[in-house]
Amino acid sequence: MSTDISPLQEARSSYSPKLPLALAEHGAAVRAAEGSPTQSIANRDAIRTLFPNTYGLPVVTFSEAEPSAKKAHSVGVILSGGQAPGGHNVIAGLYDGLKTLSRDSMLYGFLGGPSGLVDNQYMAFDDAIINAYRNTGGFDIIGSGRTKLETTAQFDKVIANCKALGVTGIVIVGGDDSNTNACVLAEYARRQRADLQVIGCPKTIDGDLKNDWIEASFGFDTATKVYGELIGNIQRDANSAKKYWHFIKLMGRSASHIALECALRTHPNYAIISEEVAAQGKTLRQIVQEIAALVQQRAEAGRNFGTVLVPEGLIEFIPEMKRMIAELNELMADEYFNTLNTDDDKLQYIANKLDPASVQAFLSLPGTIQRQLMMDRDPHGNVQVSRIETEKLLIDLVGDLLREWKQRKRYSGKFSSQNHFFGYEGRCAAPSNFDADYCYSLGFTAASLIGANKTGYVSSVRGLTRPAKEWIAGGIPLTMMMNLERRHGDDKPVIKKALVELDGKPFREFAENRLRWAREDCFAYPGPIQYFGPSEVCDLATRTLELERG
Ligand code: FBP
Repeated sequence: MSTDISPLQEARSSYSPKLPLALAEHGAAVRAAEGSPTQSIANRDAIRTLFPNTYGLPVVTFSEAEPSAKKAHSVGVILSGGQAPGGHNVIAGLYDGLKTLSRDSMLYGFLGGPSGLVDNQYMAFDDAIINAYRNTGGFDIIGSGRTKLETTAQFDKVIANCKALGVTGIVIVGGDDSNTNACVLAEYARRQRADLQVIGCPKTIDGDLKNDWIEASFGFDTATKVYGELIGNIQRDANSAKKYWHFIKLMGRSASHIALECALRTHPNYAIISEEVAAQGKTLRQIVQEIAALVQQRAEAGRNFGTVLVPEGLIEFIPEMKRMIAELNELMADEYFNTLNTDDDKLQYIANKLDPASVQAFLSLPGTIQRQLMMDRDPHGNVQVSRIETEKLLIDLVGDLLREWKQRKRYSGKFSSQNHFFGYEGRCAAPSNFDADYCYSLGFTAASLIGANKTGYVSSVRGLTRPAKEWIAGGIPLTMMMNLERRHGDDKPVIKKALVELDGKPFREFAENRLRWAREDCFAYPGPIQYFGPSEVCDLATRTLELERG
């Protein structure tokens, strides 16, 4: 913990996050009201077979006190995957919630993500540590990591480590992959009859861990507000200097929720939504032609400037690239590929093995992008899209096309560009009031699930567009969100990602306005996150949440 505290940090440390009424009144000792048995969203037979001990659990909600839940628990927590604003408040909420069950409850933080659990690296929390991190951004209290928990040896170590420490509950704070880990670990612990409850918590700035029951993953609110501020500032600059086209890549490994939310907030001239690209089967060439046509139109109106938002995961949604990347993933999972030492050997191997159409797609990309596509997958088998410079690729290709049009006298404007990538700028920002409250409530709810003796659940807080005291706390069975997907060349049970729905209200609002935003300058400037001041500014939800749930 840094000892250099800024005035804002100082002021923020005394912010008291709001809780759903039931938890504010009764603490974490609340009765779990159970609904009907549940089903997984797809591949039901396969998921039931893989998770016989945790499949079909009911949804639970908390509204009444349960004094008999008041007993001490020893719980471990890990932060898993990419950072997201509010992680520290989840831990603070969990800590405070456990202490309402008993002052003797203990909370341990396993260090560096899932690997800390396996390697038994941990620290014990106390009031002083927790108080120092309340309402701060980052995951630095215990760090994070992307190790995948999947082998029996890993699970056995986790169970042995927890037993030795007296820990009977684990809270895994993570995205879809990490909550998949939680689901698998919960099932394994039950099968082994181990005394270990496992609870997940929905984190990711990407906003793609949501469904009928999980209205939002935490961190999306703060991160998009940070990016919205930055995009707004760039648009003001573009509109002042009137000489650059800014291509802005935005994080979001797969779904385009971040790009869509930022577009709704800032009204850029062009925003790509990957899900639409996939639905319309657009080629890279078509995307480039559309952007070039807009540059040309605006140039004719004397506007040689503008903004283009590019979702980080775009490349995997362009059909010809998607097929090529799927083949590439299979080739790269091959042992032989991993014995090849040089990029040239790898390129040659790939060019020989890919289907002709995929070879063509691969070779249509500049060498830098080809090499970026060959970089290691993350431990969950995902392409590390944050390292693929799609914004530069588009600038390159749009520039080439405009040069061609210029030669053919079809275009006479100027195309000067700047590229940006906003991702890390927002992942550790101090949580907005919404995320501070939501995360604290999620952590506190996780303590309630532990108190109610539940396992295989994700902490859930619903009704998020209403005031916090009206939020509904509860738990959603992890198996309910599972389906089978192809990973590392195999069908694996994973939590289904929520992509942008093209018939959903957020996309429809974007689609209704984008032509106007393209031609005119309707830039909106959201400004920085406000932590203090009028509620209509400080407690603003995301446009996505307002439209989906408002
Ligand atoms: P999670 O899904 O783990 O929350 O991570 C989200 C994310 O921020 C993506 O938007 C991004 O592609 C990725 O993490 C980058 O992670 P890393 O810095 O580990 O490559």
